[in-house]
Amino acid sequence: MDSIKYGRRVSALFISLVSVLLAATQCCNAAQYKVGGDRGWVLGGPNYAAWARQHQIRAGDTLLFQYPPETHYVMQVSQQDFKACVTSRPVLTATGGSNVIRLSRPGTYWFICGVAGHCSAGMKVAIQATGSAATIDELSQTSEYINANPTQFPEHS
Ligand SMILES: [Cu+2]
Repeated sequence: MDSIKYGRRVSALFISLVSVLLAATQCCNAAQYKVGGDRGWVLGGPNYAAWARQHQIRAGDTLLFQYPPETHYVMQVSQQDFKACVTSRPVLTATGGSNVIRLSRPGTYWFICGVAGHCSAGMKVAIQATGSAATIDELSQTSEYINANPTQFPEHS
């Protein structure tokens, strides 16, 4: 009788352990957001600020930038360079027409197109990633992604 009770206690412990693990998995499932929606990363495209406001983006999520590779590309810059559309000192540059960029940590990420005149014409988006930092485990599964960290701010030149 005692051994049966013990067995039940062990399985109850096991079940609660599994539920905790499941909850942890569900809580941190990373989502992917295609920047600009269906139209993607284009000149004269959607209002990227409005697009960003429509999404609750969290640390660990990924952004998909899609664009004609001969026409545009992606730069992560500081807030200062975002405001002034400065393309000379990017934090990160991604080219090739399709980039998946992981927002590794909570914070603000500033992206612009690096082609002259495109940022000031509206190809710029600020992304606020909320939540806690993605675990090392999550990041290590994603070597095919570009892992970005929030841009340091303030920056003085
Ligand atoms: Cu462009």
